[in-house]
Amino acid sequence: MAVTRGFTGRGRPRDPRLPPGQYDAGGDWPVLHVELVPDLPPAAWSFAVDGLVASPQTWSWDEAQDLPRSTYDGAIHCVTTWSKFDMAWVGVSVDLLLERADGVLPSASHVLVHSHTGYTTNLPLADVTDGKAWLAFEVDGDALEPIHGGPARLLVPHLYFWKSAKWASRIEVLDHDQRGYWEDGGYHDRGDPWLEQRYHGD
Ligand SMILES: Nc1nc2c(c(=O)[nH]1)N[C@H]1C(S)=C(S)[C@@H](COP(=O)(O)O)O[C@H]1N2
Ligand SMILES: [Mo]
Repeated sequence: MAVTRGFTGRGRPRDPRLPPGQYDAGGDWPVLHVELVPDLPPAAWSFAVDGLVASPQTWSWDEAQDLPRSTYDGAIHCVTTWSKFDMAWVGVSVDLLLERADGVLPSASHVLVHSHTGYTTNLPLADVTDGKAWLAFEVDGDALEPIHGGPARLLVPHLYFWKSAKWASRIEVLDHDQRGYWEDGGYHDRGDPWLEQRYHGD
């Protein structure tokens, strides 16, 4: 049977915002994590930027709430093949966090993002700078729920969603790529959904 590019087999137009191999989860927002949802009251929460930055910084909850915020309106894409469109996220851009740490050192090339639970994920520095990543606090008008990584998670929407560490605690800036939890288990070091970078070697 002939397949017309851009259309599903049922004759419905395929949403051009859907990367290859993904489907639209619609109103559903699946919950996925490997650990128990941590109890993170404001007093127990902090966020650090350290490693290869000029001035390592740690923010308390109140300090982080005073940082200037910016928004991301758009989609997220999970490697388990669901995508979700038209989300409205609010957070602090990673650019701003790095700027408050007086910038990265010349040798900086990658980051390892840590969670309060011990989860980690690695990314090229270029994928968290220039307006591409946030420490997110709110989505669709509400504070981020604990099951979705609240009170704060990383948001790197142009890469598969496992890079968006829930309950984020720290961005460690490195001069080499150091694999995180899923990457150690075979998932891609970068994870671009448009290139279907699901596993090592893709
Ligand atoms: N701390 C932590 N963050 C995590 C994960 C995890 O297991 N632990 N899973 C990742 C994966 S695989 C996905 S798809 C998204 C799921 O986020 P959601 O539950 O808000 O949809 O979180 C990512 N961040
Ligand atoms: Mo995922």
